[in-house]
Amino acid sequence: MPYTNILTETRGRVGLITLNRPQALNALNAALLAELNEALAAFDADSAIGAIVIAGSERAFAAGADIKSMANASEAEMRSSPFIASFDNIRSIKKPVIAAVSGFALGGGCELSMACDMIVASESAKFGQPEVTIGVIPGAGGTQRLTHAVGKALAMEMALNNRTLSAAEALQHGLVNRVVPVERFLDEALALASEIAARAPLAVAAAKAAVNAAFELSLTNGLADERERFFQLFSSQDQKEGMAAFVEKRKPDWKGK
Ligand code: CO8
Repeated sequence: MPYTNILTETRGRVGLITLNRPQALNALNAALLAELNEALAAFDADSAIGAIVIAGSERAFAAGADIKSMANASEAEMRSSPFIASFDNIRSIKKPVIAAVSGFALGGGCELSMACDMIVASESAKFGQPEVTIGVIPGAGGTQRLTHAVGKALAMEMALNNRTLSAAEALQHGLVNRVVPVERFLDEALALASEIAARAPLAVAAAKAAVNAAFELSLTNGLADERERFFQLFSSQDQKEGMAAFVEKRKPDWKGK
């Protein structure tokens, strides 16, 4: 079924999802999030896809959750709405997800970019958690992932006082992977995704899961988790193929098995 709030396409082994509500600067409403989740799940299940890029437009990655759709909601309605829960589904995606961010990445938009595994930012990218200016706080990771990324001092300023980060500041504070000229932000994100998508799929998924485990587990448990994933890869065909290819001085032919 065609989507109305996003666009999807494939570029080689990369699945590209473009947020497409330009009239609202890609503000995230329930319909958009449902489509995003559906598209993510479809790419995740497709063995022809090795990595996923979520992009916005040059002007806006996403200017937050859709304020107009929340404005009159009661506490009970927000609690029972699938809206925020659906935001969390991105955590279940096993393949790497790269955010291609240009322009506004505010509120839920900033949170969406941080829920991705990497961020490629354009020079015009602007990150912020302005929720306090409309009487709420971030509800989808904006106090948690942001604090892990930039540290307490800056996260406090951003969440309590709408301090925004330029692309250069985001790079300096470790929020994004790289900053590129506006006209190249999508191509750079696709190129990075394409490089990763050409690597051993099971190993890439294990590496993603293991790095993410560092945010959940103690060091002892995280190391045990890493070692377990390392051992498991020795029962994959790709481990045999990758090491044989090294020894035979040829390119590996990954099977994703
Ligand atoms: N929700 C709904 N509509 C929006 C949003 C939004 N977040 N942001 C922009 N729009 C709409 C505007 O209302 C406007 O529509 P219209 O033309 O019909 O009036 C259109 O987009 C263009 O916006 P502006 O005219 O305001 O454009 P400017 O260039 O003047 O300003 C800004 C751009 C600075 C980005 C401004 O639009 C703005 O401040 N937007 C709101 C930013 C914000 O506060 N975001 C946080 C929202 S709350 C949130 O994200 C909570 C997250 C909780 C969990 C998330 C789960 C998904």
